[in-house]
Amino acid sequence: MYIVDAEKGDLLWKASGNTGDDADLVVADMKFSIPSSPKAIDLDGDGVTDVIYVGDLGGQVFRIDLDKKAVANAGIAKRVRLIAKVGQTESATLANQRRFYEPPAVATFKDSAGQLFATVAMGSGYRSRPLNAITDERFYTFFDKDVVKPNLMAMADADLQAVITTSDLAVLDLNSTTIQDEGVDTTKKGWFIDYPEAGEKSLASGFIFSSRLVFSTYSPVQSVTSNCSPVKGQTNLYTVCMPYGKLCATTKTDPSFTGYKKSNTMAGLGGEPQLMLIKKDDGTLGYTVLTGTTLDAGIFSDLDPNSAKLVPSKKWREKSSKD
Ligand SMILES: [Ca+2]
Repeated sequence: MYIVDAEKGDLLWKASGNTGDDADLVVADMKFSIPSSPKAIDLDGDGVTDVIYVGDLGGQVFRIDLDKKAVANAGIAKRVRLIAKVGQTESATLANQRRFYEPPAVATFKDSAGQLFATVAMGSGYRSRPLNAITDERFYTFFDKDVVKPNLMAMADADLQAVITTSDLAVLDLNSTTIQDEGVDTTKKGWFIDYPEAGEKSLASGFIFSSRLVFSTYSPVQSVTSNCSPVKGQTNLYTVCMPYGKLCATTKTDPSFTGYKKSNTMAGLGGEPQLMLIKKDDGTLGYTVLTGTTLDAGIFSDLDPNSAKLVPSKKWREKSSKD
């Protein structure tokens, strides 16, 4: 993990799992590749990144705590903390060799006691082998109760939340009407969904907006008609109410969804769902989720974008050489 000066390119800080790398921080748990983009989070909205989350190919998730008061480059990050492990460092079986290729969606919520915590939501998926059905891929939401603490910089590592493993998590059973109505056990440190289809996996990041988590999966359904026809697969779309995994009211009444899931939104790989604010034919605005080539207006149909005024209307054109 490198932090460099964006203007000059100078190396400012480095963390590595290898003691021979002359790193500012040697992190023994950093022993797998990290193809994912790091997810930089500005928790207090002051324009300065506070923490970075990133997963690796060993099914581990790290949080890098940045120290904005650091006086020397070596102190830019206070620590690189392993916050969860749900892959081969927890269990070495082939089914458990989960890999994180995509950055998480992160948001903060309050629990019933009014305590802030962060949700770190990300799915596993063997991107190098999209047809693989041996790994038991999952979508996770980890609860990070440390990141919101005002004294995070001063805390001793021994006082931080223990590394989350599978037994710390609730299972979000997609078919449980109790969970659909009430959510998972709130005393757990998060939850996961076991993807129901063979080979179903995450190949894109999701997003969290208005307490709703939206993410897509790729399912390599074999619709082979002859020996030479390609495996096309399909994209599924999920919507989960945060933070405890209830079924959202709009999803419940949307006939295109069965529970949390809309199956086969498009053939092939749809990629990352994106939230769009679009003008409808009647001139009103509406939130729509774009996944690949498909639009989904139902998920945020209860929101009034005209009163939210989140996105000012703008017009633009490209300058030509005649300008
Ligand atoms: Ca900040």
